[in-house]
Amino acid sequence: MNTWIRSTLLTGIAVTLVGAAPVQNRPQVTPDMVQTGSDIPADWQAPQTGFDYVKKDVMIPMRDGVKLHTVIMIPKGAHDLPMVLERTPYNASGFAPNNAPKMKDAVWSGDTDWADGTHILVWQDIRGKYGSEGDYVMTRPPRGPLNPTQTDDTTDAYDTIDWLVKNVQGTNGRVGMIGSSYDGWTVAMALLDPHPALKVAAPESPMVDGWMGDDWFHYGAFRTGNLDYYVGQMTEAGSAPAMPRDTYDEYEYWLEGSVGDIAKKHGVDKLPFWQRLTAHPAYDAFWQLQAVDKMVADKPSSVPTIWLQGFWDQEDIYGAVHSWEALEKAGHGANNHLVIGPWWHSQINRSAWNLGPLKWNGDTAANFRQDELIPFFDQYLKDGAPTHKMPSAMIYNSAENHWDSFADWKANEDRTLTPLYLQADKRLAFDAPGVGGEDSYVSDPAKPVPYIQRPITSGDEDRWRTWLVQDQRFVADRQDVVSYTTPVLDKTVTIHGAPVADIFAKTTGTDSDFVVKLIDVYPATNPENPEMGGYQLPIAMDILRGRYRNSFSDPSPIPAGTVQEYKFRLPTVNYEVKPGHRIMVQIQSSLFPVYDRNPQKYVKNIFFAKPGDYQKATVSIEHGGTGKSAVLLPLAGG
Ligand code: PG9
Repeated sequence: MNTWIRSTLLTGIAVTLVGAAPVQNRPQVTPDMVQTGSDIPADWQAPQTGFDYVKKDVMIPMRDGVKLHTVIMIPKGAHDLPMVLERTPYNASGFAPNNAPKMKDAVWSGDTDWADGTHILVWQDIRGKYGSEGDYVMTRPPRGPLNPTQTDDTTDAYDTIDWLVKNVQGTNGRVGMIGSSYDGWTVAMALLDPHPALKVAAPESPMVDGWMGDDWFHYGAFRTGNLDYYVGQMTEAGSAPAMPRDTYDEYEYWLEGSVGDIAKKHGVDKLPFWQRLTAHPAYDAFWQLQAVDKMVADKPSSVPTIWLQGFWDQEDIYGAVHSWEALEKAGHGANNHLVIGPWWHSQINRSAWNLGPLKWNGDTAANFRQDELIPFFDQYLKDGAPTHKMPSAMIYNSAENHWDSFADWKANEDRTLTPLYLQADKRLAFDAPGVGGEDSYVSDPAKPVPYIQRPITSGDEDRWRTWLVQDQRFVADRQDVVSYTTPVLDKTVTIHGAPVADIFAKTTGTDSDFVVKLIDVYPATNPENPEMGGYQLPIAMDILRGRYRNSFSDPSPIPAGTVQEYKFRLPTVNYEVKPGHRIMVQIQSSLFPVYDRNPQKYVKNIFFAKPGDYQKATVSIEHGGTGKSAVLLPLAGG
C-alpha cells in the first residue's frame, strides 16, 4: 500500500481509539488519485491550435555520420517557399524561444522581419554545440593543414542545405544564409564551396581575421575580454560560470599581471584553443591559413553576397570590408556588395535609432532589413520577386544622416591618400610641416590609458557597445596622450575609405604600442543635440603592437631611442567633417583593458611577461623634418 494512504488510515484508527474529536470528512483515496509511473509521457505534444507555423526539431546527418541539431519553422500551408538558414554556436533553439501561436512572436526580435509567412526559417547548432553531436573547434579552420578531418563548416553547411532541400516540405529548394559575428563567419565558410541551392548570402559583422582586426587581436595587441568569451564557449551549452572578479573595476582586475597569469589563475590555460592562441602571438601560418578574406578571394563563389558591418563595430570591424575588398581585387566585385551601417556590432539585427549620443534618421537597422536586405534576398529566392538592385557599396553617412550609394567604392589600395600632418604646437594641417620637432610622454604600464571612463564594470553591455563613440575628452588632457588639432574648418572634409596612420616615433623601451585616433571635434555648442557640444567623436581608431612594425609574422625589438615608422590602416569610413568642426589626431601607447598591456620591454611572448618586464618608457612622436608623422586620408574623389 502507498505509504501516504497507510499512514492516513492508521492515524484515523488511532484518533478513533483514544476517543478524541470525531474525524469528519475523512479523505477518501480513489485509484485515479494515484500515479504509479512517471508523470512525463513518452510522446506528448501540445496541440498547436491557431498556430500559423509548424516547428520541427531535427537531427541532420553530415557526411561523417555526425548529426546536427536543427530547428525549422515552416509557415502553415507552405508552398514553394525559400529557406533562410543561420548556423550558430549560440543555441539554435534560442532563436525561436517563444511558444507563441504567431511565427513573428515566436522568433527572436532579429528575425521578426523574416517571419512574414513567406520564408521557412532554419537555425542549426554547429558541431559540438548545444543539441549537435561532434567535437566543437573554435572557428574551425578549413580542411587542410590546420584541420586534418574530412569536415569543416563548409561541408557542414553543404550537407545541411542538401538535406534541407530534399526533406523540408513546402520549400522551393532555394536557400539564403544570414548570421552575424560567429554566425557571419559560418556564412562566409559556406561560400567556400557553396551548395548549388545556396542562392544568396549575407555575412553580417563576420569574424574574418582574428589576428588582424577582428575579435582576438588588432595588429597583434590582444583583446582581454576574449578570456571571458572562451570560458563561456568551453562547455557544450555555453553555460560555464563567468570568471570570478575580485575587483569592481575591470581596470584594476587586468592590472593584476600578464594575461597569461590571469588566464592561469582561472584555469583558462588548460583550454586547448587558449593554448593554440598563446603559442601563436604573431601572424604566422596558424592565423594566415584561417584568414577568411584570403580564402574567399582564392575560391570566389558566384553566390550574390552582401558583406555587412557596423561603422563603429566594437568586435568585428575588420572582416566584412576586407573580404569585400579581397573579392573586388580578385575581380569578383560584380556579385559582392559592401554595406556599412552606423551600428555597433550586430546591431543590424536590433533596432538602431541611435548609437550612444548619435541620433539617426529613423531605425536604420530595421529600415535596412526591410527595404534592402530582404528584397535583395527575395529576388534570388522567390520566383517572380521584383529585381532589387544593390549598389557596389552602401555606406551610412553619419555626418549627414543618410545612406550613400557608391557604384565605384574602391579597395583602399587603389585610393590616393592625402597626408594630414602632425605639426609643431600640437597643430594638424595638410601643409607640409616645417623643421622637425617632437612631443614626448611617459607611458607607464602601471597606469595605462583607459578605453572608457572608470570604473569599468564587467558585463556592462551598453558601455561595451558604445565605447568606439565615447567622447575622448576624458583622456585628452592626460600627460600620456598627445592631441593634434586643425583650426576650425571652413569647408567640409570628406573621407571615403580607410585612413592610414603613418607615425614616426622613438621610445626609450624596446617595444611599444601605438594607438591612433582620428577624431571629429564638434563646435563648443551644438543646438540640435546639445550633449554633442565640444564632443570629441572618434571616426576611426586602431592599435599597432610596435614589434610588428616591419612584419606581422616576424616581430622584432624596437631599437631604443631610434626613430621608427609605425604605419597601419585604420577602419574604413564614409564621413564628412563639417565646417565649424575641427579634426583631431590623438596618439597614446595603451588602450586598456580592452587591449592587454605592452610591457614596453621586448619579451618573446607578451602573454607570459613577468612583473619585472613591465617598465615605463618615454615615447616621442616626431613631426616635421625626417619624421613627418601624419594620418593619410582617402579624401573623396581620390
Ligand atoms: N564577436 C563574437 C565572436 C565571433 C567569433 C569568434 C569569437 C567571438 C561574436 O559576437 O560572435
